[in-house]
Amino acid sequence: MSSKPATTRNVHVIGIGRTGAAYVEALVRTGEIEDLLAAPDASFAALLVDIGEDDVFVPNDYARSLGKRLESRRISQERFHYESVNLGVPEVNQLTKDIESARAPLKAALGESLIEKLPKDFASPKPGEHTPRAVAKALAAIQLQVGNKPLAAALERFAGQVKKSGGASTVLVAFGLAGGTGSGMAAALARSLKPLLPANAAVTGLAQLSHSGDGDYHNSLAQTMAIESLAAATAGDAAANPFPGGLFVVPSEHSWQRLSAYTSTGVREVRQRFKQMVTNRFVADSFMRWAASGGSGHLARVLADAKGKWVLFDVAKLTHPGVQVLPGEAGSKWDSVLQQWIEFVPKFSGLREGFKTDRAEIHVYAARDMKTEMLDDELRRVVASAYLGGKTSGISTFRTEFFDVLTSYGLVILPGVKSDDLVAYTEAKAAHAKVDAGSRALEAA
Ligand SMILES: Nc1nc2c(ncn2[C@@H]2O[C@H](COP(=O)(O)OP(=O)(O)OP(=O)(O)O)[C@@H](O)[C@H]2O)c(=O)[nH]1
Ligand SMILES: [Mg+2]
Repeated sequence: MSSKPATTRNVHVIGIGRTGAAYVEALVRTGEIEDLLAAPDASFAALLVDIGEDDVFVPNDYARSLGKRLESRRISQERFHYESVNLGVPEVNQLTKDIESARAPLKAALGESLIEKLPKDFASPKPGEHTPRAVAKALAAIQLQVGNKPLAAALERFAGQVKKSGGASTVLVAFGLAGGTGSGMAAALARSLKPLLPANAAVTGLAQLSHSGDGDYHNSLAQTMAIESLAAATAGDAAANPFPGGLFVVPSEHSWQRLSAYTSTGVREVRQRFKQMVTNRFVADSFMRWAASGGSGHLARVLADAKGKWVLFDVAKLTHPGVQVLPGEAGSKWDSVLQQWIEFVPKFSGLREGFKTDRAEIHVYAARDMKTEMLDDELRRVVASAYLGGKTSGISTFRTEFFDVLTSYGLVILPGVKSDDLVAYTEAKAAHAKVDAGSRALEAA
């Protein structure tokens, strides 16, 4: 079965930290965003916030080239706003003073608190190092509330662009759960943005889980505490919810496994870094390609159906060019490979055994000769049996012909997920139970 989405909405993005930057890059790189911007009343705003410059050069480049592509299509530049904000970390004495200046205004503006005291031996993170969540939140609060408030000004410019279209829109706030910068700042930024936006703009979280190839980041204390605070923030009072539009939780394990299985040539460390980068790019690209497709109607429908509940968005990568089957080999060799990786969906989705839902969506992306119908049927069978008590009737499926003949993947979208359904949360929480109060305070936000 295949159907077309009905509505056209604008989609905007704020990316925070390295993972957030990958999502911003993914959206400005898609052709879909150009198509969205071709509509007369369209508008697109993108904001990237990070500490340090390392991870923002590439997205900034792609944003510039989107500007040029729009120009060549005679689409007004007025419809597109892009800004990249880089925060520095002051040395520890200055940081302590700045935190004191931001504390009361943040409390007054958002009702939120900041870390009471930095630990005695605390050293400000150097460029490229992990910034603890509590410090990242404090840095955001300083830039939002103190002096000439540069981050607040950037949010106003962003909101100004959102308002240029009278149409409804989804504002995606993307970040990695396992890091500090993105997951520490996301809620405060989202809550500061909301009053600046028109009522028809829905602020929506886009939170990526770590995977088993992530080294220290894998199921980090930061991720456990980020999930915990998101669970509290999205459950209670609707006015205080940073993400009233909903929250996507994006596991990256399936893509990591697919990419890293059978690839073992090259220098080990270089290979590891490259695989991590490719995995994260693939997951972010797959999400944004979907989010901007069909006038962003798929995105709007899934969020409306979920009614504020968390939505698991699993990117199940099934084939990777040149791995297991080589270009030029018999196409029939793909069949067993595809079958094998479809069966892995429940294993790598990160959901606890016994998780059940009554609805799911499956989107298949494959080239014409990749047996799309078989992929569709098999994914439906596996997902129904794992999560819907065997009933395929609750599953809607969609197919997109993919331009890359050697890559195929399925998106498995499951609404109604809670923190306790995530194995990454429940297992890591138990493992982190004995962590000392000081480390805990640094990762709380
Ligand atoms: N190694 C690697 N990991 C990436 C990349 N892009 C995203 N990630 C993911 O990033 C997660 C860690 O969070 P980051 O987004 O790096 O964290 P951050 O928000 O920049 O916060 P910091 O910890 O303060 O740097 C891991 O789970 C990775 O899966 C990439 O290009 N390389
Ligand atoms: Mg970072």
